[in-house]
Amino acid sequence: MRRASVATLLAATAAVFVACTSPPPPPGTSMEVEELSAQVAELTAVNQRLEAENRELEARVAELDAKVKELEFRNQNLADRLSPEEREVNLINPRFPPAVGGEPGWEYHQVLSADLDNDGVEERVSVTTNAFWMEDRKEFGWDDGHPWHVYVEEPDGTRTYLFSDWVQLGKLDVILDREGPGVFIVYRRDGGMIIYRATYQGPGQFRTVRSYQIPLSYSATWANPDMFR
Ligand SMILES: [Ca+2]
Repeated sequence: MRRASVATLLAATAAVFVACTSPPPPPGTSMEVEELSAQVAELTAVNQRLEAENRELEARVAELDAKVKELEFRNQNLADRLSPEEREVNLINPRFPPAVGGEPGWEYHQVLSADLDNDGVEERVSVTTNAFWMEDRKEFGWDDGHPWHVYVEEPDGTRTYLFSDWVQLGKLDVILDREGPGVFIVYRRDGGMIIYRATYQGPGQFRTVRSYQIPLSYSATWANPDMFR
């Protein structure tokens, strides 16, 4: 029993000695390698996710760039249509001799008064066409087209015509340009609108430009393309 105890003690001592004299584990043991590999895998996964997100963002940016370009093009197109370079036009067609609003056959007659030439005296601006009264004389009857006239009349009756032409499937109005002075001649129909601006400096002296053209529908068929000149 005593021998066995000594042998056991020796064995234990030898084991402690072996343990104390064993070299430390070298760096890069399999455990550390596994841990580093796991970190690398995790970082790789993160990197791949970020790259995917980056590609998604780049695609989104490209999509927005395309949208911006499209909107810029549409804006420019709209601006070109709304604000064309003011172009002087002649709206007097000699085939349609002057007519006077209120005279027989020219009962459709609308008038506005304003001092267009800043001489302190108001002129009258008339719009007239030969639409015909219905039997009850409460409203006008219309054909597909009519000759229309717009003129400025001085107090002494001197008339200066700004517009004399055929208008097919449309209507003319005159609006005072209070910033002008001048008048807007508005030609409109279902498919769109053209606005001319006329300035008046006295009898026989005026200038008309095309200010705006607003085609509201590309499918509209303009019956009289000569109007758009
Ligand atoms: Ca005047």
